[in-house]
Amino acid sequence: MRFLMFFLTTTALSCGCSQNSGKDNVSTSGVVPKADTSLVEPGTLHAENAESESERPPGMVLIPAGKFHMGGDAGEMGGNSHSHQTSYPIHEVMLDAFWIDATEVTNRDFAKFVEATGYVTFAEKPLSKKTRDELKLAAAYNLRQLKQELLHCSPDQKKAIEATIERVENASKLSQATAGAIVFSKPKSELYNSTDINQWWRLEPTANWRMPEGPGTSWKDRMDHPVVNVTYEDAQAYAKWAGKRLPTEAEWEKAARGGLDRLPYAWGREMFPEGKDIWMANIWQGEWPHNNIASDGYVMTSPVKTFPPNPFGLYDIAGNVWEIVSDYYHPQAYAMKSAGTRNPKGPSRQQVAQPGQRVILRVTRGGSFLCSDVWCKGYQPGARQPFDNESPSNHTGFRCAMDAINVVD
Ligand SMILES: [Ca+2]
Ligand SMILES: [Ca+2]
Repeated sequence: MRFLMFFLTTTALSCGCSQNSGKDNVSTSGVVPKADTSLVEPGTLHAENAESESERPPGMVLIPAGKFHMGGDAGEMGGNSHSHQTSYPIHEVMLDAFWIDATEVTNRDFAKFVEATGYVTFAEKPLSKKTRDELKLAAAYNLRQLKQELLHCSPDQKKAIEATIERVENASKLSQATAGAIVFSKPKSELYNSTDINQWWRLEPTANWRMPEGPGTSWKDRMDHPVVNVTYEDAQAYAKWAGKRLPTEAEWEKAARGGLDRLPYAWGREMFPEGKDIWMANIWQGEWPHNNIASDGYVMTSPVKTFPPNPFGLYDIAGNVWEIVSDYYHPQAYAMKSAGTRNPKGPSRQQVAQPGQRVILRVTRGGSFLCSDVWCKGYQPGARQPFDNESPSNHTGFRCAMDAINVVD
């Protein structure tokens, strides 16, 4: 299903996050969070567990071996979006030690890879004729659905649906000489529902990592910002070149939680531990998706390391850009026994494949500059989201991991 643009009811690729109404409809595991609310001083936990400095891969942090509680953050802990509802049951996971990048991979990093290898990303290449034909069918279906909605909508919703029809029609007319990427685009009218992502995403065929929002934008103005508009394969290719790999979903979450047990934020229990309106992550402030007041200083991506690290010393593990991990996405992945509890790698491709599904979804984690603290809270460490691998977007990037050898448990 390339390009979520053509679908009406994608539930999770939205802010991409969708919010559900009602606060208490999330079933939890019954596990009670620890009462300890103390914060760990940022950057302190990793040092005592690290291999010697001479063995430390540049820019990486050692996450020690051990168990942690994976999942959660909804209900009383904060978020109630689809991203959180799929993060149950909370379960204990055992991981070997591993290294993980302290930051998201930046444009500066990615440019070195491209220069060395000549790699061309998915967004920069043309779509196959088969894919284009399938997309035309999908767009036609979506337009029929939208026009049906018009027949039954309220006067207030009419303008929003008409604007959405226009976006889908425009997207379906594009020649798509290159695949391009999905770019956030503020709606011109009120939303007619909270799930049709066409209202705030726009297909930009010229957008890619070099031109994050298309013509007039350049990675060269954002050298230390995270690379965006990449797919799983693009991220894998970079990781392989760098002698690394993508983290598993479990590794990512253990790293994100920073050694803290079942707390709602990567930095602890409180949203503002350093004082009122001192933001700990680059997220969205203001009325989603119409008015980003950018109280944290950034409307879109920020340079990595702009915000404080979590207790393991990881930057932007909450917010800035969603991060692609290696697992296939299944909404019930945590309840599937096949995932295992020691170094789990997630469900198999066969387990996640749906009849008629063209693109197998991957997992992204950590939220982005589009995540609102009153909407999806996708930046909480338990939140998880599917990633349509044919829909690279300007709020999705990645960081890399590496096996840790010579580490004594
Ligand atoms: Ca922001
Ligand atoms: Ca991030």
